[in-house]
Amino acid sequence: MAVHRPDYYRWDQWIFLELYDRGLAYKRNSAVNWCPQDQTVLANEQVVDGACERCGAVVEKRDLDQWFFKITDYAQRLLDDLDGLDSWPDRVRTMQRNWIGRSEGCTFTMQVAGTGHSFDVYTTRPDTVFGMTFAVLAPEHPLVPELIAGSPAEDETRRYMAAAASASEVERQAEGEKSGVFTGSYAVNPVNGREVPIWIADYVLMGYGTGAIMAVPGQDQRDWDFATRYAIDIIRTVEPPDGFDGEAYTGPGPAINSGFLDGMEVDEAKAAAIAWFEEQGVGSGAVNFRLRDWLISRQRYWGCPIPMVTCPVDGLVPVPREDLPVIHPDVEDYAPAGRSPLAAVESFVNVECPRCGGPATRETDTMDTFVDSSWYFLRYCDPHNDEEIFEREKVDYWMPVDQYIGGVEHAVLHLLYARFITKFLHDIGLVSTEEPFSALFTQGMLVKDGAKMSKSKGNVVPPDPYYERYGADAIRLFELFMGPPTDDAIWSDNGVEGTSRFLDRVWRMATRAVGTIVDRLPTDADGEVLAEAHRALEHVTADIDRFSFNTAVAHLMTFANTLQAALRDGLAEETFTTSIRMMLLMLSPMAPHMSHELWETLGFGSMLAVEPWPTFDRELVSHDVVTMVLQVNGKVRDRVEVDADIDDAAAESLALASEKVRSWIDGKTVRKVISRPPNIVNIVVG
Ligand code: ANZ
Repeated sequence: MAVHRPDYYRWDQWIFLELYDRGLAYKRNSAVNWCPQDQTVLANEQVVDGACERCGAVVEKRDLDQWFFKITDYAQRLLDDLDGLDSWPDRVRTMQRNWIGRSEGCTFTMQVAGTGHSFDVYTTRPDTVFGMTFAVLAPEHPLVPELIAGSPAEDETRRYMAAAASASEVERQAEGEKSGVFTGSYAVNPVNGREVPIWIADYVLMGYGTGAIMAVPGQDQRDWDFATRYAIDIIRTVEPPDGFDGEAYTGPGPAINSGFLDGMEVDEAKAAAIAWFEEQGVGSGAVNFRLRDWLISRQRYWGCPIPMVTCPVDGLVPVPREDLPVIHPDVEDYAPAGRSPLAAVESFVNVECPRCGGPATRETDTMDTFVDSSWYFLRYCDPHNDEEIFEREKVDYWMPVDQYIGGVEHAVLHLLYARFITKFLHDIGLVSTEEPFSALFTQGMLVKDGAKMSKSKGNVVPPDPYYERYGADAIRLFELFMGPPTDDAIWSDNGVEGTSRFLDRVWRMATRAVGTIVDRLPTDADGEVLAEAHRALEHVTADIDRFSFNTAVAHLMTFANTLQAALRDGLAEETFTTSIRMMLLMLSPMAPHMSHELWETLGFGSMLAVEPWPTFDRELVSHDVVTMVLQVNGKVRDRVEVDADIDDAAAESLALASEKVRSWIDGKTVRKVISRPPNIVNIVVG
C-alpha cells in the first residue's frame, strides 16, 4: 500500500488537535535536548547515554518553546496495564516500568530562615529526615535568584548556574565528584527546628520531584559525596549492621538519632514521618514518576507540520479540522538549520488567523515521526476511509495486533508511545482495546567486531558476495540457525559454509545423486525413517510457532542425517519420496528457492508456496519421551523432553540451543560437549 503523505498528515494533525482540545498537547518553554548534528530537539526517550539515538551526537541543552504531549497523565495506567501484557518479553516490560519510574515518598515544605520564603522537597526516605544536614536546590529552581540577590555568593552562583544549564542530565547525575555553591541562606528542618545550609548543586534536577531535596548524607551516597567534599556534618539515622565500614548506609535497620522515630524499622518510620507531616500540615505522601511529557516538536523539514497558528490577538489558535491537512511547501533548501526550514517560507508562515481573520503566523515545527508510528496500525484496519480516521467496527474487528515484532531498542520509544496514543484514542471512544499489541516478539541484533551491525557504525556485512557464492537460501538459513532469535548473534564469516553444506546434502539426496533407492515394499527400517520424518515435523511445527527457528533448523539437520544413513543401507522408493516431500515442505519457509526448485523438478507440483503445511501423524511420532538433563561445567542448568532414541548430534544441538544453557555459555568458549543421550549433555566452557 502506498503511503499518501497528505492522508497520514491529516490524521496525525487530527490526533494532535484532539489532544490539544483536551489539554494534552501544549507548548512551553523548557530546557530541551538538542542534537547538534541534526539541528533539532529530541524527546528524552531519544537520548541514549547522553547521545542522540539516531546519529550518536552528544546531546546539548537548549531553552526553547516546544510542543509536548502530556503522556505523564497516563503514567499510572501505562504502568498498571503492563501486568496484563504477559505475552510481552519481561525485559521490555521491565524497561518500561523503569522508564515510567514510579516512586513513592512524600513532599514537605521547608521555611527559609529569616525570610518569608519556603520551598518544597520530595523524598523517598522521609524516615531519614532527622539526618538532614543540608538542603539542595536545582540551579534552575525559581527561588534561587531571590535567595542569592545581593548575597556575597551571587556572582559565583550565577556562573555555576550558567555552567549547569549547558550540561546534560547524564553529566549532572554521573557518579563521582559533586559540585555546588552555598547560597548563604538556611532552611528550617520542620521535625526539630534545626537550621541547615541551603546549597545549589547540579546533581539535583529541576525536572524531577520538586527540584529541591533534603540531603541526608548518612543514607544517600550522592549526599555523602557532596558532604565530604564540602565538610558538611553527617548524621546516621539508620543503624548499620555491626562491622559496617562503608559510607552512606542504604540498607534496613532501626532508626537512630531520630526523635519520635527511634527504634522503628524503615517502612514503619516512613509511615510515621508522613503521618507527622500531615498532622502538622507541612507535607503529605506523594507519588512521583520519572516519565516526562513527550516532546514532539522537531526542527526538520520532513515531518508532519503542527497544525497551529499564532495570532497577535487570539494567541494560539488551532487550524480548523476542515482545513487539514496542513502540507509543507516544497523548498530548495531543507538542510538542518537550527530552526525549521519551513520558517524561511513566507508564503507558508503568513496566514489569516482562523478565529479573527487578522494576520497571523503558522507553527513551523514538524512532529516527531514517532507520532505517526504510534497509530498507523489502527489506520491499517481501514486505510481508505476519507470520512474519519477509521471506522470503529473495523478496528474493533482487527485490534489488538495478535503478534507484533520489532527490535528491543523501541522498548521505551515506539512501544511506549503507541500504548499511550492507543489509550487516548480508546478514551475518546474510537477503539475498544486499550492496548495495541497483545503479543510482542523482540529479535536480537547482529553483532560484528563487538558492535551492533549498523549503517552508522559502518560494520554492516553486505550479503551480495554470499548470494554469489552460496546463494540466498544458505545465508538465510544461517541467520535462522545462529541462535535464539531473541538473542543478539555474533556474525561469523564462515558460518554460511555449514548451512550451505547442509543444503548441498539435501540436494544430492533429493536428486538421487547419493544413496540407494530400491524398488521394494517398505520394511521396518523404512517405517523408522518415516517415523523420524513425522517427529521432525512435530518439532519443526512447534518450533516455528514459538519463533525458535534455530532449533527448527537443527531438527531438519538431524532428519537429514537419519535419511542419509538410511539411504546408505537402501530405502524403498515410496519412503524416499515421502521423506523428501516432507523435507521440502518443512524447508520451504526457510530455504524457499532450493525447495521450490526441487519441488517442481521432482514433479510434486508447480507451486510449493501454496501447499498447505503438513500435519504429522500422532501414531507415528509416538515414542518414549524422557527427560534429558543439560549441564554446564557439571551443573544442571536446564531439562528438556526428548525422544528416548535421540542421537548424539541432536542432543548436542538441543543443549546448545537451550536458552538457559546459552545464558551460561554466552561469551565463553565451548571446550567440549559430552553427550550421553538421552540422559545427559554436559557442556564444558572455559
Ligand atoms: C532524602 C533521601 C535520603 C533520599 C535517603 C534518598 C535516600 P527516586 O527513588 O528516583 O524517586 N531527589 C528528589 N528529587 C530530586 C531531584 N530533582 N534531583 C535529584 N535528586 C532528587 O529518588 C528520590 C530521591 O532522590 C529523593 O529521596 C531525593 O533524595 C532525591 F537516604 O531524599 B531522597
